[in-house]
Amino acid sequence: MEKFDLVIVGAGFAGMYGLHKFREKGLRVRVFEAGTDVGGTWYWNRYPGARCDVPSIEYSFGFSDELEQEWDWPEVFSAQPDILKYANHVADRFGLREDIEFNSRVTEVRFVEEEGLWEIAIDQETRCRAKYCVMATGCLSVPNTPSLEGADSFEGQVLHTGRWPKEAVDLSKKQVGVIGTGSSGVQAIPELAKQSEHLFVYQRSAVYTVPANRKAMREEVQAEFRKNYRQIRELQQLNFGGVSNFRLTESVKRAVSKEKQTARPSKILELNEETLKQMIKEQGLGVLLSFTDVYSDMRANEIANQLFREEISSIVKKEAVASSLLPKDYGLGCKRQVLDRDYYETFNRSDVTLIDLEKTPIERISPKGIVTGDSEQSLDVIIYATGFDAMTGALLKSNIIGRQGKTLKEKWQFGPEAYLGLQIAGFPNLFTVTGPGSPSVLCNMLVAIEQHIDWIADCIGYLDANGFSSIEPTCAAEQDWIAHVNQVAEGTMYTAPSCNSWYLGANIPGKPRIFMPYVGGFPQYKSRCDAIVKNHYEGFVIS
Ligand code: N01
Repeated sequence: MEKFDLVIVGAGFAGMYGLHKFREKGLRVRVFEAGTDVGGTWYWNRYPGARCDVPSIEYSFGFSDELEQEWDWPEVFSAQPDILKYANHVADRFGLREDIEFNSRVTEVRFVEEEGLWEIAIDQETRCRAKYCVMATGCLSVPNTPSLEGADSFEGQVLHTGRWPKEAVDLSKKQVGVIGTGSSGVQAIPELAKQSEHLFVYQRSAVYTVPANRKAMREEVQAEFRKNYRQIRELQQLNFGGVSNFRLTESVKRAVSKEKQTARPSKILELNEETLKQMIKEQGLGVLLSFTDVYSDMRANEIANQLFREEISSIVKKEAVASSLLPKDYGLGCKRQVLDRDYYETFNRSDVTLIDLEKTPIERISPKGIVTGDSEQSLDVIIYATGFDAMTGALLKSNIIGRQGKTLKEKWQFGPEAYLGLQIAGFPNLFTVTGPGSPSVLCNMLVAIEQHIDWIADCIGYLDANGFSSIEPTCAAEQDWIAHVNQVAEGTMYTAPSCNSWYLGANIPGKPRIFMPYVGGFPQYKSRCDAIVKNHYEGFVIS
């Protein structure tokens, strides 16, 4: 059986950088990827309207000066096709594909204790062994399709935003139903409305969404960024969410919009209603997100929620539709912030119908369409925009079996237990990239990925240089870290009693309700990881 130093599962941005970095360290690496090419999230989520809400300049790799200097971003916030192009460019430039096996879904990852090696199975067939295994399987990569009665009987086309086909999808002259109004649904709905004959939007919970920035990248702005990449990367390391908020120099600043330059107070409670309304008029709804107390003070949160609702009511013409679109049961900041392009305006179109599932829930799917209450809507296409089994889904699906035959499913039956979101007790030499308990989805993903891969590479370098054979955390360190993760999340809007988000696993029936990402901020997390290393890998057992 073929043996590698290290196997990576997944060829998204984490797997790609991992392959490059570990190869550079002299390791023999093999990557297994279920898709037919690189890109992960950006390979699978090709639905119309998909784009990133982190500026392209920041949502890019920082490990190579040459890569930074040679790449042009057409927009400030990139659309999915441009990010996928970038992923392909990275794969070509660093010759990554030669060590990646595509069309290879990992079905088991088993620790062979006598040998101290991980054995990897692809489509139930054992393929290879490796000393180290790095799970780069992504946080939002296992689509959630709710089990609705009669779903299999539907005779039309079924799509999921998280598994959008590579081939063009023709929706013209089609009656299309979309279920779900999270980030994916909200991005897709305005585009689907343009493409289909009639769009029916099935909404279970109304969403707080604010208009996305839609600037083309100006040449002089890109040049300015290029000049300052090192500073941008340094600032990212110091920012809570891994974004630099880099300020352009005066000459370029004059050319960009004035509103950016307006200094804002940090607390909503410091302003009166009229001033706030004026700010929304001038700067858009997004201004509400810039007040720190909105996320920590319930009174501030309610002021923001109320202003938000008033603004939506003024955009959407039909009163009943506007009323259904107003979030009522939870506050801003509980769920992942959604950004849109013309979302509310789309509901003013005559070829778009909102079905409020709070009033008339989905009874079942019929061969012809969707039945809500006592009415059946005939549809040609049903699109699930129903999200993902987040953070733990892909790891559990990979059937990981650790020491003494204990499975990860058994270990995580009451929720994910891991140290720093990097390693799991009982699973030596297995690493998770942006795993539960790390900033991951609350951080610029590219920054989080690079920090994890660099940490793992240094760790392996240390083990190999010192003749050690394995590393894994102690159960005590794991428990202490989980307690810390919970403690920092307490009192934030994320864990408010009314909040049911995928961060908490609340979107998947039966999933343990635990706040999974680390909310203490990237800089604090990174310095903890670095201090642990300095302290001779405190909390880990090295043998
Ligand atoms: O998934 P979601 P998503 N019947 O879980 C509804 C990232 N992302 O794919 O709220 C009817 O947020 C569900 O309703 P409810 C980003 O991190 C980023 O949209 O549970 N409806 C909800 O409306 C994001 O947070 C970007 O009541 C059902 C929707 O489906 C994450 O991915 C773009 C249902 C699911 O929303 C996930 O976003 C896209 C049912 N049985 C995604 N089950 C950007 O960077 C679920 N729903 C901009």
